[in-house]
Amino acid sequence: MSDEGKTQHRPATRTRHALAAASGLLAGYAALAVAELVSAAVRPEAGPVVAVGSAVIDRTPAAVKDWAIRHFGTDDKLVLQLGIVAILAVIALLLGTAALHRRRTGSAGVLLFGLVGAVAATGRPDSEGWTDAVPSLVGGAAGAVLLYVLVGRLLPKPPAPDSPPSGDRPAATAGSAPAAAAGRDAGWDRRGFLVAAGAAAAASTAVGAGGRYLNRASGRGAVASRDAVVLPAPGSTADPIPKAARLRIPGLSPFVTPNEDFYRVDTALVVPKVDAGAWRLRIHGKGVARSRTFTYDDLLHRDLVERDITLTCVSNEVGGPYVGNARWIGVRLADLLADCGVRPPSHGGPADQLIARSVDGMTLGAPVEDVMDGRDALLAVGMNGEPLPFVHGFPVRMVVPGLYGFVSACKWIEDIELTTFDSYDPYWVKRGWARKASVKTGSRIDTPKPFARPEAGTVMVAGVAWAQHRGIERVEVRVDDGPWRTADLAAQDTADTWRQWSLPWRAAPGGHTLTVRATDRTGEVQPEKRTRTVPDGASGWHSVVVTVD
Ligand SMILES: Nc1nc2c(c(=O)[nH]1)N[C@H]1C(S)=C(S)[C@@H](COP(=O)(O)O)O[C@H]1N2
Ligand SMILES: [Mo]
Repeated sequence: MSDEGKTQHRPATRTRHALAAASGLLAGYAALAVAELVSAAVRPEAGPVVAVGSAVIDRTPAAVKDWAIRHFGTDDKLVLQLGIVAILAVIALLLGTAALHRRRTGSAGVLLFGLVGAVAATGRPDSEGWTDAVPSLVGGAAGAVLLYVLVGRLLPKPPAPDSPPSGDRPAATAGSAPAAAAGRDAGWDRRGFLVAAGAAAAASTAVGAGGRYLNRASGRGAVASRDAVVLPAPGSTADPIPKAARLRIPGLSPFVTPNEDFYRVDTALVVPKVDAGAWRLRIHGKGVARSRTFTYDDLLHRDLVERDITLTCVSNEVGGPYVGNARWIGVRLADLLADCGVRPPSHGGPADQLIARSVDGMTLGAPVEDVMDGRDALLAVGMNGEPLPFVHGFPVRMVVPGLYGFVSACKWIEDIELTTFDSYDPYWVKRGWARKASVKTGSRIDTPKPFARPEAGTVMVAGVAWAQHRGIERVEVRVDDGPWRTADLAAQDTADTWRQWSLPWRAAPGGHTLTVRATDRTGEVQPEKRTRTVPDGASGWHSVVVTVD
């Protein structure tokens, strides 16, 4: 090959490589768009990105999950899905480039990724069978075909036997090496490629948008069923919240957490949209004399109770945001269990663990003894005066005062199985968390915020403290290494709710560290020793560093 041939060859090859890589990207885009549309016919959870994301979540050990929550908070799901799309994009670029030399291999690679999505979708605990594989497989096939077609446009057109020699080149050199090299690049169908790629991009965008629209629409029945719910007045209402239980201090968490601000922790990449009319709860298992299935209406027509209960996540760091207080309406779970003939272990019942299962395949295990010991363990239907919001478990969830959410607060619940701790480990326990986990006494400084610069003078220090089901006895605040000073506690609503507290502080200029600790009603002081959230909840005192000006 002459030098002249090479210089002609290079820029054109670079263009073709870039276009091949772009074809890979386009094929990946088309695959995801087609999968989105097909998932609308199957179910949204079966889409490849959701399926792979869920599979990743399922395989995430406790420590990594904790790290993700710490760094990304409630955005962890978004970060995960963007990460998956980014990785797919890189792979698509590589497959496109590979396809320029090995067209079939490139397409087979796209198909293989469809297969990965299919395996992830069918391997989920909530999988509804082989149909869950269809969106990924059809999407992968569409992407594979598109890549094959697009890269085909980048290959030299077979010379037409009767084509006249190009005018600017002597016919005699047409078969020589340099000319052939130039011909390989010059011969590809630039216009055909651009037309096909443009059409594919437009079609994919339309198909993806259509799929997205249909997926959203598929939840409409559930939304309508929620809109139609009228919660009956509870037979046993919660006592009014004492006026003195609510402090009004700027920066302090309100006593009742509004639903929009209530923390959300779950593994669901697609929030389950359950139609209340079709919802069923089955109670069965060891020592269940009478297995029963309840409808949503069955629950609404039972004795409803209204209770204020503070919920805490085991992943809440010292000073963290995953704690909230709401007024719940629900059925007492112990009554329902007793109706099914369940006895707690202390009364000779053979089952010591209650497994709650959700429609998305989550399993949570609570001690039967705790659920039946007289505390207000609820199957909740209402939250702060409205049916449960979808993200908080509509139509029905569990709430058990004194237990962390991961061992009790099953959202979108559909099944309760009585079993033993020896014979079954639920989802989080398999991933390194404790089998049993009562909420540890906690306290948090809400104001001033870390690194705040308050003016010298009286600064209001305020926050919340919780020790669900034991109650908060005392909260103390320390400035720097000074003595502990008892904070003013707001009135207690119930032992199952948090308490606000405050302390006016005569702040002198300079840097200061404020530290808080609580004592529960058993007299136990919150331990100073910091522990990690894994396996049964963080401990340690919350501190805030401020600079007084
Ligand atoms: N179905 C389902 N229920 C679940 C979870 C979940 O991942 N899936 N997470 C649990 C955890 S760890 C907590 S702390 C609470 C949080 O409830 P919230 O999101 O309503 O605050 O729900 C619990 N119930
Ligand atoms: Mo949690």
